[in-house]
Order: sequence, then structure tokens, then C-alpha cells
Amino acid sequence: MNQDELKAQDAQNALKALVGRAALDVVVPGTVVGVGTGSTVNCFIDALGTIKDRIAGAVSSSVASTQRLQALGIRVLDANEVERIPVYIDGADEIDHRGHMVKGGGAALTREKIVADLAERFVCIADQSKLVDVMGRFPLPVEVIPMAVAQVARRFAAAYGGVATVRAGVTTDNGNLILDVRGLQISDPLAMETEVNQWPGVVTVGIFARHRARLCLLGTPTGVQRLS
Ligand code: ABF
Repeated sequence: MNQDELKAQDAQNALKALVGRAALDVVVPGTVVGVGTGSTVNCFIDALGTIKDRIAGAVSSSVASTQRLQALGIRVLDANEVERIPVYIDGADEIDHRGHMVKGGGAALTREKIVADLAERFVCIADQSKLVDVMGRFPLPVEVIPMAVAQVARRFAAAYGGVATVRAGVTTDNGNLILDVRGLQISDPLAMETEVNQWPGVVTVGIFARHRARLCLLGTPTGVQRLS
């Protein structure tokens, strides 16, 4: 990376740390917190460690987040141990102005959606680069049963003109593959999520429209914007 790229990365990391800390404000004391995955969430996990005695524990969306939480002494509960959690905090690869998200760049989309489903409130934490008018520039991640990747790729081409490729060297925590689909204009996230969800072999599509964020803490150079 050249100097400018390094400076841009440092600036983005600073925004991630900013929103990671800001997310402590939405944690409900004494409760179990839903925790997502990714570098922005890692900032939140590190901040959560500073108030670990004021929460009842966490439900995690990935092995990576579980390990980070446990290393900080935060109790991690199995999702089956809880019926409802007040808040789920997670990042996104893209988020639009209605809180719909593309997620799965970290290959954790299935467990992220499972924990999001347990939550009363999904709070997305992201730096300003993630906010878009129409999603689709980021390749859409889809978790797929290995035997179905070719057919699901054909369906994306036929239905949306998408070009799907298997993410090299990645097996999800659930033992499946990730297709990354390029060339999409996700103008109706709910419709696409509903359609793709029913394709045989699709475990999870990385569109979070049914489980959209009710609040987004957006990191910007002038501070944290609360978008809801
Ligand atoms: C995770 O957050 C994934 O769904 C998404 O890909 C990722 C964004 O990662 P980062 O915060 O590192 O940009 O929830």
C-alpha cells in the first residue's frame, strides 16, 4: 500500500473504533448482548470488555467473535440458551438509507442472521464508506450447500444477470461454501432476499432486509451519525 492508502486505512480504522465504542450506549445493562462479526465489531467487542461486569454475557455470530469475547472474559452463551435478546450489534458491507444491508464479507452471514432473529433491535455499526443509495456494488455473499453452487450460480445469471464465483479457500463455520455475486443492482432488497432464500441449496443470502437495522451508528470524520 502507498502512503495515501495507508492514511485512508488508518482513517477508516479510526471510524470503526469510534462506532465500536459508541455502540456501548445501546447495550442494555444486565442483559445478554448479540454480537456480530468483522473488524468493526471487533472494536465493539474490545469496548464491551470494559463493561463486561455490567452485562449477563453474549451470544456470538462466529467462532472468531466467540474467541475474542472469551479472551476478554465475557461469557458466551449458545443461541439455544436464550429466547430473546434486547439488542444485536453487527457490521455490514453495505447499508442503504432504510437499514437494509448486504452482509457476509466475513463469511458469517448465517449465524449473524440467526442471532439477529433473536434480537428485538438490530443496531448496525459502520464507517461512512458502507452507506449506499442502492446496494450491489459489493459482491453479494450467499452461503450455499457445496453440491448446489453451480446451479445457484446459474440461477443468479438467469434471474439477475449476476456473475457468481466461489470464494476461494473459504469454508463457513457451518461447513458450507460462499458464492460472491457481482453485477447486481439490489433495488428491491426484500424481493431478492425472498426469492433467493427459496432456491434449493441456498443456506443464507447476505441480504438483510427482513432483518434490517433499526438504527445505524455511522462513523464519519465529524463524529457518529445516528441513522434510523
Ligand atoms: C460482518 O460485518 C459481515 O456481515 C460483514 O461482512 C462485516 C463487515 O466487516 P467489517 O466491519 O470488517 O467491514 O457482520
